[in-house]
Amino acid sequence: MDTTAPPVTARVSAGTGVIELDRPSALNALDLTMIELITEALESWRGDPAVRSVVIRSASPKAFCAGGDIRAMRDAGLRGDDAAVLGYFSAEYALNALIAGYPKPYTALIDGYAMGGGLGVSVHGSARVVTERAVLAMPETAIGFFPDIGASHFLPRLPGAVGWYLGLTGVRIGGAAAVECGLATHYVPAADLPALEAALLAGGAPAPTLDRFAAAAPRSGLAGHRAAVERCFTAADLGALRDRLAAEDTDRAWADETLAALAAASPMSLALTFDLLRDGAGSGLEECLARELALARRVAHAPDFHEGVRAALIDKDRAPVWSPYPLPAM
Ligand code: QUE
Repeated sequence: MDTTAPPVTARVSAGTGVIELDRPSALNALDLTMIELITEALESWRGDPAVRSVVIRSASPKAFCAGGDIRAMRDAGLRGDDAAVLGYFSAEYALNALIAGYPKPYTALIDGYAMGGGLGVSVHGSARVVTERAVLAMPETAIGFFPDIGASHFLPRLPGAVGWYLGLTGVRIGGAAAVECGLATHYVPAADLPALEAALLAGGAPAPTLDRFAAAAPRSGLAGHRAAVERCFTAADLGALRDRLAAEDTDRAWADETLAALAAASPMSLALTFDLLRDGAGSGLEECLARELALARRVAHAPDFHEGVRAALIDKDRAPVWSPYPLPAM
């Protein structure tokens, strides 16, 4: 592998600015360099009349983007390097806000994994295309973190209680479910993606081009569980949520899977996520990102985050030992 290749390339093709994520060894997980390269490209194209729209894609079909640089944030947290923590998350969340307010069409082509930070560079754009190979998730409660990158703004705005379900459990959803709940805007079969990309890179106006290629999404794996999601995830707190899942008799297998996901998650992460989504429901994106930044700076130094990243990415034993939260009474 050519380790000197840039992890992000940016070029202009017939009026379309193309950002390509190319760090396949880390499933395009966003490190600070990648965040800076994407930001530079978007800033330089913002006022450039030669660039009419932006497309972001992956150079490899395996993953669009697996998340953020949580290994580096774990290391920084462990050595008490708050400047590195602040520098990284400030840059990432500023990029999320830049995309949300971008004055030109911004289209993400999601074919493969898009999780955490990968949703941060897609969901805030004007169009998100998914294929049948797309897998979307906000899996942070499984690593002792919390749904960030503006998730406290967009999750509470998904239909009903779906955002609480996604953010608390970290459940992975496919392309059809992503369109159904609004995380994605267009469903395009993977077989048609090369032709769509060619049309966009030939300078086709994004909106009509996307409409031309969009297909009806098949029935999603989420559709059959929506009623149970509403029954359970409208609970006012975690205890009531677990009670409702335990009492769920219509969608029992789903309730057991969901209880298992909550049982595997960091108790601290679940508590933080519940509060964050409730508060985010009434806040604008900038306020949500500021709240997430303040929280990320603290969580980066928390034992559950260090343990969660260890179990998921370093030792890969997937057996994190969480700290009790709240602290046990004496
Ligand atoms: C939760 C996360 C992330 C995760 C797993 C989680 C995340 C992230 C990665 C990841 C995956 C593969 C890599 C890599 C990072 O995994 O944010 O470097 O090669 O980046 O459960 O939030």
